[in-house]
Amino acid sequence: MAVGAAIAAPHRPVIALQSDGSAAYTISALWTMAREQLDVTVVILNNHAYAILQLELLRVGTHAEGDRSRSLLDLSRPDIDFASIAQGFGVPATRVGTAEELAEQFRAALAKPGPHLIDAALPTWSPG
Ligand SMILES: Cc1ncc(C[n+]2csc(CCOP(=O)(O)OP(=O)(O)O)c2C)c(N)n1
Ligand SMILES: [Mg+2]
Repeated sequence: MAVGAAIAAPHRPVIALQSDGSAAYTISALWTMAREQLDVTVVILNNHAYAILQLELLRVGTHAEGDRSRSLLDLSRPDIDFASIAQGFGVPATRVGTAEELAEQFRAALAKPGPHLIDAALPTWSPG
């Protein structure tokens, strides 16, 4: 969608807030962003999990408290390095671990035309 928005409105910056699990579904869009030099800033909200599916599992009333069921929806082993993936597709990228770093990198990305990706490491989501 970010690629489409950037092509439709070439003189407007596009910001794509994208979660980690579903980022993997259409990750090659990064290459299109690089090839077409689209002005898109992608922020990966990286919680190292298919968190919504963990929540849905709880809501259907299962007792999925074992390590094996927890690991089904866990994306932390191995940790996905979206900054390296983006760089491999030709998109400059950084990884941040604090809100301050995110603000700094976000400003820097918006200040430069062309695609950028920020991999924002969030605390790993767990049902608690
Ligand atoms: C193409 C496709 N495959 C699978 C799904 C099923 N699905 C819905 S949400 C989800 C996980 C989302 O995880 P993530 O993108 O990390 O978001 P989070 O809930 O962690 O913020 C999956 C696999 C889907 N919606 N579309
Ligand atoms: Mg996630």
